[in-house]
Amino acid sequence: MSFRLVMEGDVPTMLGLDEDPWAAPDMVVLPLPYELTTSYGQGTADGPMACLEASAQVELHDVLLNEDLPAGLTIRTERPWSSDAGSLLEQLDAIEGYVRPWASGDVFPLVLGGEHGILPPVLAAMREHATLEGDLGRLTVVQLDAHADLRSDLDGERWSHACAASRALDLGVGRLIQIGIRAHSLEEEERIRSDDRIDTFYARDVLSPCGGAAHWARLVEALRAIQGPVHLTIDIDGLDGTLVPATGTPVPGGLTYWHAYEAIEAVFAAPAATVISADVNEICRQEGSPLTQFTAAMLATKVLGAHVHARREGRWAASADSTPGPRKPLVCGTFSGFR
Ligand SMILES: [Mn+2]
Repeated sequence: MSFRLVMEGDVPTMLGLDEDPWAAPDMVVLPLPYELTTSYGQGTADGPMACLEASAQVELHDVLLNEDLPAGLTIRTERPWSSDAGSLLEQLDAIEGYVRPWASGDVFPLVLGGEHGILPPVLAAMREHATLEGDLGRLTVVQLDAHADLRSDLDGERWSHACAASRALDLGVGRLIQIGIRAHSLEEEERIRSDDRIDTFYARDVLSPCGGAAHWARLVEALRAIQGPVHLTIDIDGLDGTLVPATGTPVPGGLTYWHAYEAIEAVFAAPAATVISADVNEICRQEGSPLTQFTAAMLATKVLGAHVHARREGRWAASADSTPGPRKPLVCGTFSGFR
């Protein structure tokens, strides 16, 4: 057990590691405290900071790697996203611009959110990744979530976190695999049935006391069969509400920690796939107990460990031209072009 210090006033670093600001990063952690459209609980804006603070208590040892993180690689925690843009669509543009400098393919970006409404602009930024060549049709999104997020709008708002997966498909995402879904509308269920880009593994199936194990095995098989670039989006409410009571919308009947853990390992281990980016979202600071933010930090750490493992097995093609030093957000305009 090593002890890591978080200095007061500083932005905490991922895992409490000492970071050299001039070293070219292999992985970048992007705190994205965005909260405009959450519908029920509040507090996702403080979630990324809570998660980073909690991450200092996560064990660095990754069993799969058989080594302590960062395992000879470099992790950088960027300054948190902020924007004084006025409209919601301009805010989404600003998120796209914040992520875009890390989308080229030389660095693995892990976004900490923030509400799930960050997904469309994160994907818009990732369009620049070398493996996508501007075409999100090549991308598979794997979504852990209690909610399908497939509404056409929520109370008239098309960019609500409740529509994140719909808007991702609107942007042209080629395939969507959903895991842990257990709260959805009839409209969403019909979308799941009619859109052949979507494969949904409902919580009631994969966690069924009788047939759950067979459904789960089918899911793991489906994850291992993915080909091409993947974005992994983990809404922490995909986990059972007992594990993440402070998230925006905690829901009972969800994934156990080990389901989430195994899903992460399976998608990173898919022999013909490359996970190019990931986000862990809907994190809120739990008062009185660090359980919610610590659970989120454990999952975020597992994502980084699984990425390092994928690199070692050759499922990551980093280019040699990474430039050290902080990068400026780019001006992007995918979203203010809508409507
Ligand atoms: Mn969601």
